[in-house]
Amino acid sequence: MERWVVHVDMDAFYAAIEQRDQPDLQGKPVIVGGLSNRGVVATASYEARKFGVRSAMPMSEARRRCPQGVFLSGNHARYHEVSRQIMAILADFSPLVEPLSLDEAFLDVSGMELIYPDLEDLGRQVKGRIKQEVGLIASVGIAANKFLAKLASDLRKPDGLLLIPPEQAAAVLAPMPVSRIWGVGAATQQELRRLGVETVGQLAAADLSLLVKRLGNAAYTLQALATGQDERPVVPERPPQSIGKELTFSTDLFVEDEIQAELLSLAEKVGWRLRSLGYSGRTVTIKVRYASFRTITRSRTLAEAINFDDVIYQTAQQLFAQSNHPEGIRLLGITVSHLQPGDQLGLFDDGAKRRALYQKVDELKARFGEDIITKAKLIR
Ligand code: TTP
Ligand code: MG
Repeated sequence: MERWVVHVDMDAFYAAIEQRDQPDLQGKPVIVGGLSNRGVVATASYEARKFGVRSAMPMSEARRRCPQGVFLSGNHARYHEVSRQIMAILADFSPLVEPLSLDEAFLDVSGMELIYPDLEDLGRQVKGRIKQEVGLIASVGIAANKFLAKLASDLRKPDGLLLIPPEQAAAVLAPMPVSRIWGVGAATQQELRRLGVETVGQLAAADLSLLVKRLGNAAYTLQALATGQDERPVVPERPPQSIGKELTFSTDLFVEDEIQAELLSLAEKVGWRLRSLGYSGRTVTIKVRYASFRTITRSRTLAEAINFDDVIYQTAQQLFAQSNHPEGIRLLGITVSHLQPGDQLGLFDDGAKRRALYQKVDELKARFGEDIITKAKLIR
């Protein structure tokens, strides 16, 4: 069977979300990243890239290159939420979706010729639905394997759509620098240059035994990629085993109220993560590390899967109360495991009402950041 892989990668992802949500930023150089002295650029809008601003560049350098830029620290909770929406759309196109990061994924669409007789048209549909339902632009690459599909989505960015037919792969690859190949970092690049290999075409044509002598077993994979061959399967995301959060305190905790406040804050973070990823779980585990580094964990498995903050908190609180804590506390953690897809069901009479409440809370958190809503108890 002929293999076909689609790679979807959002354009200037974080910056594009900011421009979507703040229309006065459209058309402006927007730079998202750490705004402190030692911060780095997470991403820049294409307007900002014209000034030479790039991901991972020190923020101070970005400010020098683009003084008129709009600099934002960004909102990761919202980026996660948008990512979830995009991945849900992709799941409508294929049961085999492998997310690579928040803004990119592979889809295996092999054997779907009856549903998608024209794969370029499939690419247009994917872009169209993301544009219409999320309001953002994706670049799409289509080819016979992961390597070529990812290359294809990159070659026409932004707002790209490129299908590389198998018979054209070698010609597309040949003039590219070897650094375009996955796994070719600075060291490998230098080693290859010593062999007179600078382009992918030269790598494809190089003597394999010589490459193996210099690069070891990696040479086999590299030369295969250089000739456009890549057998790696698209592996759909495995559901997470557990979702948890732990925190090390700057000074050890002794005071009961402070400990309870931290447990509640952790429970809220874990609950929010569970709900935003669409899971609930039956087992709650707490971890306590003392000043001496001695560490204990305590677990309880419930009758039903849960993902409400207050149930996680109550269970954690009970687990905490069951042990003596003879020392100051250096770290606290809460984890929920035995996960299953879906929300907490009607364990309580007012389950539906409370689910609606949590939905409201989560919407606000997605829009304004995780810290916007905290129980009054946490505001000290
Ligand atoms: P990328 O897809 O690499 O970049 P991008 O989507 O911003 O731009 P494009 O794909 O059009 O080139 O990364 C996706 C997001 O991941 C990006 O918006 C911000 C984040 N990111 C970082 O935080 N640090 C980084 O070094 C990189 C590369 C990305
Ligand atoms: Mg991207």
